[in-house]
Amino acid sequence: MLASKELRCARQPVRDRTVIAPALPVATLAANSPFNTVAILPMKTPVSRRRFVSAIATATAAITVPGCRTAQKSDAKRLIIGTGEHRYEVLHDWAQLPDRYSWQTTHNVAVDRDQNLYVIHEGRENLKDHPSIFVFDRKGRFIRAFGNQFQGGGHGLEVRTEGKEQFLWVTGYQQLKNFAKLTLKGEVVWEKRAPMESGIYAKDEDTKPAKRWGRDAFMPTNFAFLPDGGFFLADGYGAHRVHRYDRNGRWVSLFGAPGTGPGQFNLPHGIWLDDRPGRTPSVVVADRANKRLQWFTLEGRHLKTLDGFILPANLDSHKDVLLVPDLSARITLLDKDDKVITHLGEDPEWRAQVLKDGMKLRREEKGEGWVPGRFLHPHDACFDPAGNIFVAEWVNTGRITKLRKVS
Ligand SMILES: [Ca+2]
Repeated sequence: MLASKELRCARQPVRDRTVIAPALPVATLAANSPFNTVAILPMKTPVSRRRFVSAIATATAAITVPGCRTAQKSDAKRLIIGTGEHRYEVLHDWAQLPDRYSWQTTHNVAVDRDQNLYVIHEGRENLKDHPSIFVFDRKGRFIRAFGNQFQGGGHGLEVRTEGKEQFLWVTGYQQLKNFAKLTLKGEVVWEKRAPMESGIYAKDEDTKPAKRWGRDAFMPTNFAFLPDGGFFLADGYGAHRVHRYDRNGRWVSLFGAPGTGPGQFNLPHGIWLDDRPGRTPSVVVADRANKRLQWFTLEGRHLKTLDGFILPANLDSHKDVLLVPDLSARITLLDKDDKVITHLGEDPEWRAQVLKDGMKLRREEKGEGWVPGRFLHPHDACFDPAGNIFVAEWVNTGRITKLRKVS
């Protein structure tokens, strides 16, 4: 999901930032709203589209994609992006969805310790007998699906290790307004609704969820897990605040408020425990429409702000590296000092293509006009234990790309 204010942000030059998003004609803005941009279109089967993209990839790799590097000799047909020790082979449409299912907007990804990949898509509210969560093995082969109850609002997804077990944590927005803990097979451990004890939500927000947006609405987007067993829950699309819960799942407190100052948020969409080596653990928030990351102590005190993003959507880390999928057509890697290593897929001309005509490209059911090695709208990304990256994109047909680490 992209808020209308963000459309304007994405289309304007970023002042005094290291990266410039191209300005586009204002006339195109009227056609966009956060709602009509998620209009559902019929789609071809993912397998067919995968073949299509694969064919394009083969043809394009031979002539070299601008800004992408194709390796030499036996690697001639592989599409490689990145730099130095952070180079990846691009494998678009990697997850093999059976023909009986179809993706809608893919929102989030997570990997378990057996390197199975979990994907949640928004799904269609009127197609309730269709799963919202899909599981694939390390080769991209389909294993199982579940989560019909998240159809139409599937959003956040993380795997958490608790003792010897692992669980799947899910958020639902739109008409769902909930969050839940599931087993890796999909059984519900618990499900919760808006924390009314916080005093910030409209009456009945927990008992009569409806597709209603606003700062008094509950639209949770993702989790960060705390070392003490508690967790943070970002209400990204709703209250623009972060809730803290204890290890027993009881609401404790919140931090942040709508705004642009330090410690304030404009769509705190992604959140992550930053426990990279050598750091005192902190929590980092992808403050998306403010185009920045903000770090906080585990008590919620603001520590640091990092500008230079376009629409940072989510976060993950592996060793020293922080991964920041950016809804505006690229994926940023930060080093241990939070300096930019590279923007994977960065190409201002391509971004202009992605944004033009009311983001028409994202609704292309056959992926027509999509360029291999380029992203449209990375909404979430995560590492696996080997340092490969999986990317979920906010496109109508859904798209899961594996970035296989090659150096
Ligand atoms: Ca995730």
